[in-house]
Amino acid sequence: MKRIITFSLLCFAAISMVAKTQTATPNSKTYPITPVPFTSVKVFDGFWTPRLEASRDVTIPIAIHQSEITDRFKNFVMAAHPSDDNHPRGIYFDDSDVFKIIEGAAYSLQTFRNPQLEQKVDSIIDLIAAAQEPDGYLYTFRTMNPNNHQNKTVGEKRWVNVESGSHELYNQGHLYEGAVAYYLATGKRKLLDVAIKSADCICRAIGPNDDQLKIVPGHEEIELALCKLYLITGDEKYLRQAKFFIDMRGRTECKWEYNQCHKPITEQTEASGHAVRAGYLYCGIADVAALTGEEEYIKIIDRIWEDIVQHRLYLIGGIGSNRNAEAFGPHYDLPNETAYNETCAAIALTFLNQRLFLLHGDSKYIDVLERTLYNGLLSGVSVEGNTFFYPNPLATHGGYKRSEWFGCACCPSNICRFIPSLPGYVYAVKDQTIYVNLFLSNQAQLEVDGMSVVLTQATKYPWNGDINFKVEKTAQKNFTLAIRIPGWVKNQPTPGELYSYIDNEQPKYSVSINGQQVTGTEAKGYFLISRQWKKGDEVQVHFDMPVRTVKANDKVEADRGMVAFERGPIVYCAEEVDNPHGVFTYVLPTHPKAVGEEDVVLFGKEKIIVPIEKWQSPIMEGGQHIFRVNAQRLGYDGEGYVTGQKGTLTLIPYHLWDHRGAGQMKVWFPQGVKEIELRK
Ligand code: FUB
Ligand code: ZN
Repeated sequence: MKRIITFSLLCFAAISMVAKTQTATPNSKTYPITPVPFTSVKVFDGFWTPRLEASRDVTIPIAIHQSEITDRFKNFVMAAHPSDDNHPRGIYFDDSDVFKIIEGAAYSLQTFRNPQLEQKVDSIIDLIAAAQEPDGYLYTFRTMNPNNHQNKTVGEKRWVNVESGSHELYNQGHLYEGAVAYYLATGKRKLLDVAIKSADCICRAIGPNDDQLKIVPGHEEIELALCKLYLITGDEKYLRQAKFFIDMRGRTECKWEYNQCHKPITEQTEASGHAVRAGYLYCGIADVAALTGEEEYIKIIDRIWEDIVQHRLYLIGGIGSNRNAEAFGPHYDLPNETAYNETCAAIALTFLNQRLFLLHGDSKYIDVLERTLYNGLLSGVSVEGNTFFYPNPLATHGGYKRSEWFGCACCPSNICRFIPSLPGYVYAVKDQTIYVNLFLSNQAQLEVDGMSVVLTQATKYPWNGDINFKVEKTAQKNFTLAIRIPGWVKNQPTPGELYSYIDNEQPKYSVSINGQQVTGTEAKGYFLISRQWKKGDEVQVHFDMPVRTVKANDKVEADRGMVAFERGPIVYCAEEVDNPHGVFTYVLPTHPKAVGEEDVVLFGKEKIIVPIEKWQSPIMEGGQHIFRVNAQRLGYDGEGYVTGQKGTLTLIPYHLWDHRGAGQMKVWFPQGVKEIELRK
């Protein structure tokens, strides 16, 4: 085992920085761009701070409580004391939820010190360590009662059902991610040692040698996690194991497209199968590509990403249209009411876009990441942090609402770890360049070209397109500020031809330095300002943020003849509560117009739309932007003729739907009827 670094940095950002300088072997590679770890980014933002607080105060405590009452912790206790009388409760991948909660707690502890939470996590880690078998094997469902072969998925022996569904390796992937995060957050290495022992056990059992098993994970996740373990330990065996698992797909007995082993990775040209599995696999491919420099892998992942954004991406940034298989459907198959769009899949896609940005430095990946983040990912959790969506449909006739928890709790536990990690997605650095990817109020400590820079960002984004940066500290050296100019400002909702804007808006953006508007060069979607910065310099960025009307490619049958609305990065929807005649009867004119725009609060005791001036609520520090569009409501007259009544349709941000009752909801609306004149 190589030396383990004792820095208290966090997450992949921190790990890759650490690997570059400390543990990696001289020839080892990593991502060309380094994300700024969220430990270095202090967020004080009207939009995100309440979400981070809700995660700390509500989501993580709920997840811990649910793990207690559903025996997720007890499974570890039973595994520490194996017996024929032990019978697991829950699902064979419940261990993974516990590991994800630890990961989320680790990130949260970095933002908000919380000795009580740390103590609780330490006690959970004690349970996990006690449940590990002496050779490193860790899987409560088997260890607690090795003679119990009732559960067919678990399998009679270790590893026999890895490909068909035991999730033995999936669980371990989440263990490694949780262990690395907790080690980086606290410096405590007990869980990391458990992870290393587990990975060593897997590296002994599965691999290329004659006496090793040739199997691949039935649910990917361990590949990307092994890369994290490699980066934190510097032990290349973990990177080799990750590569082995990726290389072997399609070359073992597993031949199902559902879990991406229908053919070798090098022959996979399209995104297919179970969307979460696919997303995690593609992240693993990107990691191995970056860490080994394997060009072929980069090509694979680039073409799969193209396939997703050109054919399989929902407007809300979700993936996975096939509800029965939780999977990608055929090209352009994007049904709205039955959309699956699992919250975990949105998170996996966010991970993938971040990785591809780190590989290529192109803003198009962050454009997609931002779309997912503000829409199909954030909808997965209520503003209060206490209820969760598993699928995220784009329409419902009512009755669908967030749940307090699920038997299969992958989504809430994923939310638990994703939201507190958000500050780590704001900035990245490469050589002399600071990339600004997300817009939210924060102060960041950045290391660029050996120089320490402190930057503040102040904004009301996503409700407003003004962002102010101030250089609080810098040395007398040049650096480049690369500010992402979002695709939506440049008339491109998503990279490619899946969606387009059909209104006449021509939004513009401007950048000023100390009050003087500047022209700069744009490269790969970033506005570049290179100069010798000095303390006190300010940059003002302005993005026009009109309401936009968007249409899908005509090949998307579900959206043909329909339009949807966006403003900035936010996709809008209509809910029954604001449109009491229901949202399915509206038809929009050829050129729908926003006829009323306002900042409102959609929450508060009354759970109604309240003008922002009148609003008082402990939940969110700020309002949200809503608007109405002109529309006709179809109905029938007394003789059964169709009537069209002029009116307006009220639209709210998609991620905020289902906070005021589980009524009808819709994102896409039929369009093109000028005036209803059906009666002769
Ligand atoms: O199989 C583990 C997780 O459960 C998957 O990632 C989710 O889609 C859910 O099926
Ligand atoms: Zn899930």
